[in-house]
Amino acid sequence: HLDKPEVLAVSKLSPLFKPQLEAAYMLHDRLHETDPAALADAAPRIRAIAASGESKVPAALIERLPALQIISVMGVGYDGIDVAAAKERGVMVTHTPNVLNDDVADLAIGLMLSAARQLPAADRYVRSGDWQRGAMPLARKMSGARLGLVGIGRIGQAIAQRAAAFGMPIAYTARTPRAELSYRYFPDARSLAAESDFLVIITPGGAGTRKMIDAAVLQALGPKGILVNVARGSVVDEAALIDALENGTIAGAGLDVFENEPNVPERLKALPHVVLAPHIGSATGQTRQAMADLAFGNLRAHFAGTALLTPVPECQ
Ligand code: 8YV
Repeated sequence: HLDKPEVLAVSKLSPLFKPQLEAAYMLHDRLHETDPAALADAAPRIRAIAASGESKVPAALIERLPALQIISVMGVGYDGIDVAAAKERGVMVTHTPNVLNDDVADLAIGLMLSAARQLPAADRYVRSGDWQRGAMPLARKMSGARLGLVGIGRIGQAIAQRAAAFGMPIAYTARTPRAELSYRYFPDARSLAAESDFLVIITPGGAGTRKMIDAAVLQALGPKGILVNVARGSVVDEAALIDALENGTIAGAGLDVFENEPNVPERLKALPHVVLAPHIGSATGQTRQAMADLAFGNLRAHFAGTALLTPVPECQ
């Protein structure tokens, strides 16, 4: 027990990740939030942080851990981690890319189809007895409609491959065009939205994309347009989105992420044509197990002195 590496869990960890950590290490569960004195006592021995994709690890916390060597994130997104501060201290950061590409891409397609064909509303329509009083209003067709991807990384490309099977012309915006891709490139979200029927957000979170999808982009998407967000709530100006949905500036939305999870504004929940999901992009048993194993595998590699499996790009 005394020679086990000591690890600080900074969030409520997945039940697929935490037991692996407890078996192999001395795990301190969110001491930084519950017991500052205990953290101060353990700090000189804590060599690793275990986090989820939503965890916040600011420079101030990194500074309190003089022995910190690695931050392992069970998630592909690590926008809450101060990577610059970690790098300055020589602390490695790892995440869990690729193993969740299919799940997030599948959910994006599911939200597109649900928002276009109003599937949750259709279910309510049958259960409520409304069908006895007449047919549902006509929906919007998805096959053959124009897809605009904001972000074209591994998950964005997985969404594009799925959308191609629906006969959807595909375009994207990203910091720079990707010469190896055959999809049409737009330099920014607003010009892309003007040429899209579905605008799907699949960029990283963080300062670089904060409120990238604003009132002007939503105006460009237009009254037949549908917005889907499977990235981070921070990428969309949520107040502008609610206004646009209430005013008919856009036709609908499918949202898996929100600005202040798990709190969702009542105005958004009151909109029957909006499809809402509780950040379940990667939430299948198989994928979360793979993410937990990969996040644990990075810690195991670190303490064994072998190559890390999936360091974040900034640490490669
Ligand atoms: C989960 C995610 O929110 O991978 C991400 O960045 O957003 C999701 O996988 C979470 O990180 C799983 O722990």
